[in-house]
Amino acid sequence: MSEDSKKQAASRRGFLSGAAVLVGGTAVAWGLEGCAGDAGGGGAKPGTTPHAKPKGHVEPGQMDDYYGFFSGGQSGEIRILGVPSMRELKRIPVFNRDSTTGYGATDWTKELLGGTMSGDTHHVHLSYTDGTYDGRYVYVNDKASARLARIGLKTMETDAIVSIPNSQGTHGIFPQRHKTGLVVCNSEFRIPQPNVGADMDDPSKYAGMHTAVDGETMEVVWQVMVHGNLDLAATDYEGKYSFATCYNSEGAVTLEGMMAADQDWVYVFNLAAIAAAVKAGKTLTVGGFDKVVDGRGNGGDNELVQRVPVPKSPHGINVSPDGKYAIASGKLSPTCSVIDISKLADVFAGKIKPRDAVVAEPEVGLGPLHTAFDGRGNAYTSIFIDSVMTKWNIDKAIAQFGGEDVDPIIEKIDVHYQVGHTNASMSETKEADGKWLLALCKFSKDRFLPVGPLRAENDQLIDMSGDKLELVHDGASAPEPHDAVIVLRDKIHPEKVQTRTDPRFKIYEKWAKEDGINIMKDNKVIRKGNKVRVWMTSQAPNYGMTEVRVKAGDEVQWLVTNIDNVEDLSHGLCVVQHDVIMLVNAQDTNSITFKVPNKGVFWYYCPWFCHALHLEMRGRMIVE
Ligand code: RUQ
Ligand code: CUA
Repeated sequence: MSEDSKKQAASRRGFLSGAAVLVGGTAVAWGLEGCAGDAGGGGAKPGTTPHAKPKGHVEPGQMDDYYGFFSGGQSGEIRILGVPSMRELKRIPVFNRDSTTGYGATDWTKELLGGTMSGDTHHVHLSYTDGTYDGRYVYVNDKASARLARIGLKTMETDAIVSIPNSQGTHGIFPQRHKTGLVVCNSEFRIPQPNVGADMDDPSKYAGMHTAVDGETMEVVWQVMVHGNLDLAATDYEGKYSFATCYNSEGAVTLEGMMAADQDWVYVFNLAAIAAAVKAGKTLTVGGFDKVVDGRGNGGDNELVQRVPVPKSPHGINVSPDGKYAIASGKLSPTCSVIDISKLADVFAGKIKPRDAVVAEPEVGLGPLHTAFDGRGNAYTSIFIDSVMTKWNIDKAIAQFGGEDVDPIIEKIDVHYQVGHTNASMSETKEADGKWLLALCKFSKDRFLPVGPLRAENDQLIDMSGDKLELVHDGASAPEPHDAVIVLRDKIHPEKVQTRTDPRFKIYEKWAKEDGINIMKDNKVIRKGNKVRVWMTSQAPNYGMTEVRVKAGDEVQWLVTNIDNVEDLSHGLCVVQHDVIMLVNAQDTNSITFKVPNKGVFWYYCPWFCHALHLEMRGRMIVE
């Protein structure tokens, strides 16, 4: 090794251990190269832990303590990373066409996507029971086409997508936390209601929607129409309220207009009152949906909705793990607004003013966006313009607001660069454990090798367990995760092979019945006119058929069932020259439909490395 690369290697290690020092030009990474006492002769330096394991490092063969569920932004997907290693484990296609799995091209997923092949995922949240994750579902928004998707955590596959009526720019979403109940969804863009060509040039008539989707049935339950555009969403821990930040209370359609007012809102939705109004039939039909309640009465503050005034264009809204406070991050104001949830009943009862529910407004830095928690009474706010994470104490902020001379700010740590979202281990549950903090940075600039005009984002991992915040990992990620949740691994219980209980198996069974087929056994070509169904099994390294004969002009529906009952043994089907590739996991069935316009011999092969004879796992489609 050259002197230079030695130094580089040492500083990389030092970066991980957070304890590298240069002694007389020789790099010594304390804790990695033996005892500090005999390395360089200097003894342990103050602030270093000679024998401590490098923080955030997960040894080969060791597993992470947490799952990180990250949105994939414009990729339309969800990604699963191990935390703290930040190793990417899986990408789940949700709103996108995915060549790896055939998602968006296979029969079931084509129907799920309904012809819209792109999306923009921002916010991922898991289903809850009793204030913590219950390991059942993941929900994610599509800002591009106003949809909500659900992923089943047993298979980590998308199992439902619902289009949200009367909405554009579905942004913040949040499931209820006391049980798997409603998932609330905010429309960020105000539009004419209904949006069918009237009122287009009169933005004062535009309105937004706060929508509730049933987390079990994935059906839209109700919508509340409001004046404002709704940004981020949150729910309380008791099932009483949901929250939405609202910038552009001005109702403007230009940037200058949206920033004009010094004050905007946190909307508080009274869920019982809304349900009662729907039940009593106090509803409107808008755009064909008949369970819309009007939350615009009395200027916007009424029995369904109350608006808490907060400074200029708030962004994130996060509820503390003790369920006491909803904290809105100021964005254009250098503050966070702390709302005492216990005061909201009095706000709805008209006993106090909405603004009286604000119990603290600490100054956290320029451009606060989102807030995470450690379960020890501290909050961590991502600060975009200052490019720092600010750690502050909630109780001290309340005391300061009450006139006491205390400083709630505990520490600021630089992040690289321009942090958007933040989250911490179990932070969105009552079990927040204060171990790992994420800073999802929007720019990586000089942190990674340059790769052309578009660079990776930088998902930074911070050890938040000690007295001092410590940056332990730079995680390059393809653009662009917006948000992530970090979930203790024993909350999640994925299946090892497909158990064939997901809704899509009903359609395969229906087709098999039509054709008199035993899916797990039969290899047959069934013809009805020019529609041909190919039923085929796979078992490493063989397909059930090595020759399939069809006719030019046929429409072929090909179903492959992987009868291997071995974990991690996936097969698939690629029919060359026909834009057909799909994945078939162990014990799974998958199907894809395509046209065969031309005569000739076309090989099909297994695209997944499954056996020493994997390359031989193929056959000929003969088009006559
Ligand atoms: S937003 S950087 Cu789409 Cu979650 Cu805040
Ligand atoms: Cu089956 Cu490769």
